[in-house]
Amino acid sequence: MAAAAAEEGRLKLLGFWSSPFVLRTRYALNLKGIPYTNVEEDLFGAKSELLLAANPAHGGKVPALLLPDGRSVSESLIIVEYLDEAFPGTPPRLLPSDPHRRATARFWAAHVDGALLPAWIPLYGGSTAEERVEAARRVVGVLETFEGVLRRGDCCSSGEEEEGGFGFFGGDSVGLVDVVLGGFIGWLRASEAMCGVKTIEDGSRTPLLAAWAERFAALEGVREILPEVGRLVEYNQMKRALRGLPFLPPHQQQ
Ligand SMILES: N[C@@H](CCC(=O)N[C@@H](CS)C(=O)NCC(=O)O)C(=O)O
Repeated sequence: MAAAAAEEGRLKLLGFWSSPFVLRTRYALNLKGIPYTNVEEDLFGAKSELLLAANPAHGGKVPALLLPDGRSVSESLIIVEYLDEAFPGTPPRLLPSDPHRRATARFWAAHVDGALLPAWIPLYGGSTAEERVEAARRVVGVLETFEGVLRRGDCCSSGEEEEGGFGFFGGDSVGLVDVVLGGFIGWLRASEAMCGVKTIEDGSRTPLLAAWAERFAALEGVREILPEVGRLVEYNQMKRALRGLPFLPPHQQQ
């Protein structure tokens, strides 16, 4: 009874533990300290009526944020921005107040889904080892772009600071690009186990980004829910098996 009462008036997030899109919204909620109830959807069975009703345009994709008054917000980037606008008094502010920096942060956040995601998909689901390795190389190429964004402080710099001196894309504290790219850290860490090529951890190509990933992953609100590489790799293996794809190239299978 008391638990039910406590649930009332809370946000509810419909999600799935391994989804980079869900994770970015959970990082935003956790880092801002916004109370919410996390609900794991069954993406392999029947999706909940709540999810289907929240996002009918996309056939019920996670994440979906349910508001206490029954309305909902869908699409991870929109949810993150909504949270920042609806809870302006809870730091960190994820979107810069300066219009140009805000536009720049939105540009790079969109680039995660526009460039990193399509590069990463064949790493996850490619049918040959070569395809997966090639995908990992392309992912590193996109990460190099983000290395430059971080080094120059594109989303936070006033132009007077020294390059490379920013802990986060948002500057001294996390911002929009941190949580959006941060959603992929677990999967990027899994790339070595998935295809033998390091991506985010390759400090020789992207040293600032490798250090950023460590820093972001260690934050309270992130470290508790960041999926472990072993669990992600197992999940990938299971998804590939469902599609009839081997996890390892034939010569490496036992
Ligand atoms: N553009 C969407 C992507 C969401 C998405 O693809 N979610 C996947 C999980 S990673 C999902 O719901 N898959 C189940 C389905 O499509 O039925 C966002 O940013 O929220």
